[in-house]
Amino acid sequence: MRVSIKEFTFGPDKFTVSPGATVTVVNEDSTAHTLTATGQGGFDSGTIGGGKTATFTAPTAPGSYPFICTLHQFMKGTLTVA
Ligand SMILES: [Cu+2]
Repeated sequence: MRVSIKEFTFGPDKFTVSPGATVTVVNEDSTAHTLTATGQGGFDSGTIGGGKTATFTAPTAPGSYPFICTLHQFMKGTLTVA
């Protein structure tokens, strides 16, 4: 799965992956961002500098996992494991 961040928006902001899938996050902004679980799931891309890419591993338990950018907490999305 590939998620982009552009103009302070996750694209897509809602997506479904297989359990334990690798998710690649491409930051197309010049500003640093993160993609970080807000509750269960524990995934976190870490800080992704402008123009950089990071990966994380999706949870293995099926469910819906909200996430944000910890640096800009108005940036929100939901990762679903199914
Ligand atoms: Cu951000």
